[in-house]
This record gives sequence, C-alpha cells and structure tokens, in this order.
Amino acid sequence: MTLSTLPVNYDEHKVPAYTLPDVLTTPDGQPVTTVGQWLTQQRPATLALFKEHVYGQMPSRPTSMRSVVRSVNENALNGVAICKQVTVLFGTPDEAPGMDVLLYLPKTDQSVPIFAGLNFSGNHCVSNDPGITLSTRWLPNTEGGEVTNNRATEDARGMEASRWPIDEIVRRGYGVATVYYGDLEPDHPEGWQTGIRTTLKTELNQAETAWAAIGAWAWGLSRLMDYLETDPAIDASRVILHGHSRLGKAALWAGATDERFAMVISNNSGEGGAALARRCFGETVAHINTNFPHWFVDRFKTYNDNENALPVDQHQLLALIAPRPLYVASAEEDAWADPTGEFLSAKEADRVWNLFGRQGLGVSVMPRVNQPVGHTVGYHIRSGPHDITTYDWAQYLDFADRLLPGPIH
Ligand code: GTR
Repeated sequence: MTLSTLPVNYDEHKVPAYTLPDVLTTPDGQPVTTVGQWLTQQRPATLALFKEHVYGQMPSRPTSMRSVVRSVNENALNGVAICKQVTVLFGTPDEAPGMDVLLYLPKTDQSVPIFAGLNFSGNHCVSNDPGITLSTRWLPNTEGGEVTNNRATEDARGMEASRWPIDEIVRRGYGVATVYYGDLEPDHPEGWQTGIRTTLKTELNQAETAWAAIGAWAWGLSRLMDYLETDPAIDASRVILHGHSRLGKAALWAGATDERFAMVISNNSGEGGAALARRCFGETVAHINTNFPHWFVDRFKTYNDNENALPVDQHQLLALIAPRPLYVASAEEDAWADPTGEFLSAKEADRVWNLFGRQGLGVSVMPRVNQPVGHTVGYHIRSGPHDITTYDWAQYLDFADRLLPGPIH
C-alpha cells in the first residue's frame, strides 16, 4: 500500500549516481584488513552509526524477566509435534509487559534447531489449530471482518497460514517460534503509547530518539532468544531468525545487534531493510518516513530526499550479520522493495564474509528469476508479488540444512 503521494521512481535509468560508504573503510578513512580490526573497530563503529541515525538505541534485557507456560499439547500436527504457548514477562509482577510465544517442536529426544520470527496478525494467524489462544491485542481491521473493532474474531484463525508452512518445517526437523509483533508495539503512529517503549519504563524512554518501532520489534526478538535459551527442547546455538517485509527489517536489525542468532533471513525487506537507500528506486527514505513516522528514529527523517548524507547504507547492515549465514530474498513483482537494490546490497556486503575466509554471495550478476545463488550469503528473486511463499521456504530450509548442520541432519 502506497500512502504517500510523493513520486516513485521505477525506472532503472533514473537511479541517481551514488557512492556507497565502503564496508571495509573506517569512518576516518582507514582500510580494514583483518578480522580483528573488523570485530574491534569497524563492526562496533558501523553498529553505532545505525543506532544513531536509523534504528536507535535499545535498552538492556530486564533483570527480572520470567516465562509462564500457558499450555502444552503433546499431540499437535496429528501427533508429530508438541505445541507450546508461553508468556514471556519483562518483569516480576503478573501485570508486567510481556509477549506470547507460540512454539511447534518436532517430537525428538534431541534439542532442535528452530526458525524464529514475528508474525503480522497474532499467533492465531499462523495456523487453524483451535488450541492457539486468540490474541486480545490491537490489530488493524481487515476488509473481510476477521478483525473487527481492532480485535481478532474466530475467523482470524489461520489468516496467514500460507506464510507459515509449519508441517513442512517440522517434518524437516526444525521447530517454529513466533510472537505477534503488536505484543511489543502496535503498528501505528500512536502505538508507542501502549507498547514497550512506554510500558518498559527504561532509562531510554526519556530520550525522544532513543528507539523507534522497528527497534522495539527487534528488541522483542532478542527477548524471544532469551526464552529459547532456557528451553531444553531447543538448540539455542541454531536459531534461524526470519522476517517478511517490515518484519524482515526488524529481523535484520535484531540479527545485527544480537549475535546469538545463528542465521538471518530477510524476505522482501526492502527500504530500511536489505535494499540500498541511495538507489531511490521504489520506496525511498522520504516515503517510508511519511507513511510510517514511528518506525525509525526522528533523526532518520533528516535524510528524506537526502540519502547521500546518510553515514551508512543498508549493505552495511547486512555486513553486520557476517560471518553468520544470511539469506536475502526478493520478489519479481515487488518493485516497491527494489529487488536490484537488495541484490546489490548483498553483493556489496560480501567482502566482510571474504575477510572471514568465507565465500559470501560469490556472484556479481543478479540471477534470473527462481534461480537461487550464493554460498554463506544466499539470494533469490522469486516470480510473483510481495509475499512469503512455499518457494521461499523451500530455499530457506535447504539453506539451513546446508549451513547449520547439526545432530539431526
Ligand atoms: C509497505 C512498506 C514497506 C514494507 C511493507 C510490509 O507498506 O512501505 O516498507 O514494510 O509495507 O511490511 O508489508
């Protein structure tokens, strides 16, 4: 949905000339030639720039976090999985802010690798399983009436099941963990008032530009990781973080800031995610800040129509995932997210994987539609529109099998 009335460029010939900040040159112009320099100087410096100019700071993990198991179904998915619902509370009192985690785990004696990601419409949206608690949080109304008066109805169950092939993921030996992103902050400009940016009462709340909605969602992903580390059924060293679109932006930011995630997947994350801002193709900084003024820190608005002044571009966000496996996916009809800009961003980030002695993307020309490429950095452009499909998941599962081998493979 394009709300802003600003012009949009979809013409490759009208992409302006630009020079990207170099991933391996320090802000004061020194070349980065060793892993040590990357880890001690360039990585922290790059992260600091993203915090200051784009996504904001994040508070630390609350000291009194705890989790409460709400339900366990030992015979989910026709008996092959365990379904567990857990509330993670960011404080001691029962009324502390928190988030509801939904887990599907293959039945096995070993701890399992797991795909972890936020969902758009409440945990009940990922499956028709009537055992999933219907979210009582704020949700955007839907034309079909599944969500009415900003609350889910029974018809909302399974609304996004096509995006969550849980049976297949479990059959392949992986678990699934998900949280509704609105548990952290409802996605509208006033959402911060009832989300964790207000309810957490951290030192950051005082500073207007301390963090923004994408930061709040990414912070929630790190708290999900905290929970996964405590659950013996899960192999916390093999958590695969994924996200589609705005949730892909949040996944990339969480993967950049929290190195416990073993692998990161960006599905059609576009502007403010994997795509290069300086190309000004499809959605731009000005569009995103106009349509979603709550997603980024206020300072990011100073780069509206002024992308060259940004001290970073999104290839440097991807580089922050190195040397861990990263997958970037685009869709052919999703010009708004600039597939070419997503590919070039992954290509530009490659040198950081090379610094670690790994092959990253390893190709310089954008592949054809439905022809995945890459080594430790994977990329594909799928035919079809902005979405996450069975095709996308098939690539992610193969990529995880190849790059996160473990006891069950
Ligand atoms: C669009 C937005 C994109 C992307 C998308 C989504 O309206 O402009 O940046 O985040 O929403 O989340 O589906």
